[in-house]
Amino acid sequence: MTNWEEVDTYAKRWIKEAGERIKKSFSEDFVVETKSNKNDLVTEIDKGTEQYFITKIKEVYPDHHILGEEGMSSRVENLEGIVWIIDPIDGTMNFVHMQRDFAVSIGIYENGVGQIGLIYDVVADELYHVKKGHGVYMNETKLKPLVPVKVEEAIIGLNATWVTENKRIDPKYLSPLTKDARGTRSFGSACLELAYIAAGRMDAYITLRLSPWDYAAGKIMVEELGGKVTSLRNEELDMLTQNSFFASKPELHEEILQKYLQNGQW
Ligand code: 2AM
Ligand code: CA
Ligand code: CA
Ligand code: CA
Repeated sequence: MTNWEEVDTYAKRWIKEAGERIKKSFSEDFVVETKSNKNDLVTEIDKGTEQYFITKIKEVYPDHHILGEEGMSSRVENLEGIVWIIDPIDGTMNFVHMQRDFAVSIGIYENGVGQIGLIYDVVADELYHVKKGHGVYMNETKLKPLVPVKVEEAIIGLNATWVTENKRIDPKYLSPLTKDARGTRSFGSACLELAYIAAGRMDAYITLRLSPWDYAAGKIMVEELGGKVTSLRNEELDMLTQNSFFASKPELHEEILQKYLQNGQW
């Protein structure tokens, strides 16, 4: 039997320590490289943070698996056993340009089921955490179940990319939603947008491309509070591949799917 209490204690300790290491890096020079395109950034701090988690986890839990964005651990082919899904820095562009609005995200899954989620907004010193079945917290404050809201009163996390010409979705789908919603926001860190839904600061988050480490922790939080997390086609997410992504308060999820995304041809 897994001692989740103990796993949770270690994970919290390590994520805080990782945050301290990241903060220290602000006063140092670090190398910034690009990955898939010129806006897709990675730094040696992303890699160093992922390596830090791998070392710690392997020391205490040699039989756990690790799926990290920077791919510094051995390949994970399936979700059998216990898998730590880690984004060492989510919002690397914010980290590089703004030194704020980035977070460390850890989702811990057992045979594909999310058990523990941690999202640490390092600069704000806000740790969002969930243990499945035991509620979601921001630091010591327990977060409330999500309250239904209509599109007209909703704030939706949406990047301007998806309402301009792009290769993944015709702007005709999401621009009417942009007009009808009370407002849209784009924070540049997917895991933080999910933490904001959990905290009731935002009502939905839509994007056309996300990887498991971006949402592994936030998905557990949003679902624990009664929200829905699916692909933009309302399918269950595949935790091993990239997906389109739609997280929302429950009734708002239905409303957006029905009014704006029916028969989507993207
Ligand atoms: P990252 O900073 O860890 O790469 C930016 O809008 C959000 O989308 C961030 O959470 C970012 O995570 C994520 N993202 C996912 N895939 C990306 C990609 N190929 N390029 C840039 N950001 C990506
Ligand atoms: Ca990245
Ligand atoms: Ca990410
Ligand atoms: Ca990242």
